[in-house]
Amino acid sequence: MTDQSQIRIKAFADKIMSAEAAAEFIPAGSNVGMSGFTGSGYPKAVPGAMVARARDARAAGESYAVSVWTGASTAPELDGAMAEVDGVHLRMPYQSDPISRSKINAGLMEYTDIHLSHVAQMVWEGFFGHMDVAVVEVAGITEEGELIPSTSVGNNKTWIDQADKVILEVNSAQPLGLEGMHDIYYGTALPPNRKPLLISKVADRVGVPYLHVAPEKVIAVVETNNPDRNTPFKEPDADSEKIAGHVLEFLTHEVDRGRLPATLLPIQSGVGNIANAVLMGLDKGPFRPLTSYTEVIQDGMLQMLHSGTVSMASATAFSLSEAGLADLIENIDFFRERIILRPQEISNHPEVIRRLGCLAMNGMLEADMYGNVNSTHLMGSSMMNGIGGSGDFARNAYISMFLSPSTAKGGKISCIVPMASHVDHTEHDTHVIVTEQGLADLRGLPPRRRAQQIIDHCAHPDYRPALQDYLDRATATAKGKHTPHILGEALSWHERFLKDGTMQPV
Ligand code: 0RQ
Repeated sequence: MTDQSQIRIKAFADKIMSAEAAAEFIPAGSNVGMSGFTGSGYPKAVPGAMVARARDARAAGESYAVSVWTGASTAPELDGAMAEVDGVHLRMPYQSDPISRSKINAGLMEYTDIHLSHVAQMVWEGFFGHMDVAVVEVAGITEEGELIPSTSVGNNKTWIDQADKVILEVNSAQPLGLEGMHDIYYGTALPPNRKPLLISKVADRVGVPYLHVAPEKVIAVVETNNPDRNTPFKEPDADSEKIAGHVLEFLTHEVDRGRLPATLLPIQSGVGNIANAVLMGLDKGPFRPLTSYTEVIQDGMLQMLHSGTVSMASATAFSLSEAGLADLIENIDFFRERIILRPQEISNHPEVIRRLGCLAMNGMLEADMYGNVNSTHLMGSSMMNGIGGSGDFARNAYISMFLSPSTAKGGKISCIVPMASHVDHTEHDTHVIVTEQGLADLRGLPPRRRAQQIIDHCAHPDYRPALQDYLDRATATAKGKHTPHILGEALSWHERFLKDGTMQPV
């Protein structure tokens, strides 16, 4: 059970109870704010007890469902398990769980997909109704009753402020050495009372290391000892390495042209295989010391801090493999000097991203030949994960890059299409597109020249002739039009995939 030093305040001792007893405080229909971001810092015990309640309710011919608001994605034992028992009425703002995804796409769960920097503001404004309960995992509680945040901050500050009642999970698997790494900013407000956010360097701190909670709001403290979901680290595949190579060549070119300093500008990278490959490439590259103003810290970033390639990194959460977590714990004093975890409305804040001039690198599902990017919807209608922080960064970055293999599903899908089946990032927010085939720098180009760059440099050779043919015919038939399309044909590639299982003409 929890080490004595995790809960240092005596006043909370009589609030310690089981997860089952705590879950009794959450009636069906509640709006519940939970901690958790990319598999770290999510509550490990109370959601399980809620799942059991949902199962019991179902057996009795009743239902038990709540709305679940988080920072971002959590883990199978929260998102997956609750979705499985139909325990989630509305989910926001991001998920990446297969069961949750299938319930959303079957119309059995409502989902609101929101820019991660907007969530706190929308909750203050009341668009989701009132938050009844917050269930927040912390690393510990100080003598003064201050909360030591965990491996993720996400929306925890807002949840604790907004909820009527707070349930704390104190997880002794969370390293206590995290104390002092966080920077919780309490100055956010709605207009017209907003003030400039005084972050002009990645290392700037503007807040305090703790989350505040009014003691009378705390209705339960649950002790746990479970590690975060560990995402296994995958060695980059050949396509990811090619994509990373194109990005490095591009950055070198930008430095040579004098458009970027030799230490680049703060990097933001999404999660996954390609992002890790880019980080590994940068680690071997000539640029240092780099900084990173990003959303999530993966294994690759810890490695770059060790090697000195990165001197300082700011994010809202970790997303580590088992080995990465062990490294963090073992070297926590080293990392505390070099990592800052902030609330997600600050890690993803447009004002800061624009001021620092972040270099944004995010994944995509597809881009159309004019540069509109779809990050969220499969074949126009089915939700994949959500926009996450990609829009916060892409819209405000100094250079906004979208990275993807040129095809998916063994070549049956082209990720470069005549018209995107859904648009999350418009052509105006897409500066550079990179696939394993090459890189298209779209800055300054009008639509038809953008299309030619994307077809020539990013499309897979199997699809290049058909894209060129479409562009040529659209240009011929839409003479004088700015962004030529043949509307009746623009989405025919997607229709063909849905009908024949491939975008290739059969
Ligand atoms: O499915 O594994 O079943 O084959 O989509 O594709 O290539 O492995 O790419 O894991 O990097 O995910 C956009 C989803 C890319 C992600 C997206 C299929 C493909 C595969 C995954 P299979 P890959 P990734 C910071 C920034 C939004 C949030 C974001 C994402 C699966 O990057 O969620 O950027 N982004 N956050 O086969 C149909 C296509 C497809 C396709 C790929 N065109 N049509 N299926 N796939 N292209 C992090 C946070 O905000 C938390």
